[in-house]
Amino acid sequence: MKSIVVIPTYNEIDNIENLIDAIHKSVPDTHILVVDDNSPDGTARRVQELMAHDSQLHLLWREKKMGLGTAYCAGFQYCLDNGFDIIMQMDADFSHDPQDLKKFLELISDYDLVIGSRYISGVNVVNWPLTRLLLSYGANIYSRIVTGLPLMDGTGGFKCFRADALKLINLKEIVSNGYSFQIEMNYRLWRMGARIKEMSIIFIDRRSGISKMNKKIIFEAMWMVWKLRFSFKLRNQLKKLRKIFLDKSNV
Ligand SMILES: Nc1nc2c(ncn2[C@@H]2O[C@H](COP(=O)(O)OP(=O)(O)O)[C@@H](O)[C@H]2O)c(=O)[nH]1
Ligand SMILES: [Mg+2]
Repeated sequence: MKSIVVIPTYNEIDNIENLIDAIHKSVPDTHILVVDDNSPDGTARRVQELMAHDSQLHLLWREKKMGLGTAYCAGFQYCLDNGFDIIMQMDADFSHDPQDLKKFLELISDYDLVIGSRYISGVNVVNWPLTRLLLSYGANIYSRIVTGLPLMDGTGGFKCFRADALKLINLKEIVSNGYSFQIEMNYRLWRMGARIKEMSIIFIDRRSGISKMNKKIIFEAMWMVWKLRFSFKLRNQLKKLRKIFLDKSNV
């Protein structure tokens, strides 16, 4: 099984090299794909230098900052096009522990999607201000109520997909870009009947660099969950109507 970790980056020069080292130490056979949005701090250039001596390191160097959702979609498409069987994703800032990648690789043999969950066993978040924690925890309760998606942590970015499951999603259809991208991917797989497992992780706030979280991302997520809920309902209704119509026209 060929595995890879997709890491979206924007101004992660202080983290990227150490993270690549830590991933190689934790899961030596796993490849790494960095998707960088032409970070002004030279993150992509640094990755390109490292690639000269690292055949398991890949880079998608995008022209400008285009957001997290499109970065992931471009990264996932690259992984599918290059025949990877297991596709993981994580942040570049050490909030996600590279040691947990081993657990993902063990669990994914029984699931289509394994989600690193901060809230499955209490609250495992270290060093976030209370406001940020409440926002994240509240967003999860809200999206659970609106969409019905039975996850304690649907907004996290530490995950592992089986490529066969990812192939069933039309990545061009994904509409979210910020953190609602995580909810949308989980929701689409769940609606398709994928086997999803939440795995407990400890999330530690970044020590270097700055967060790219902003109000636009929060507002996008607030209406996106409604859009997901109703667009799927509408699609199902249309399917039912089409079936009734076809059955009648066959009589
Ligand atoms: N390629 C790309 N990466 C991004 C973008 N926005 C955020 N990231 C990366 O996504 C990950 C999560 O972002 P971060 O700022 O740590 O968010 P936070 O942990 O929620 O505060 C980090 O690795 C960022 O560098 C973007 O627009 N494009
Ligand atoms: Mg972060």
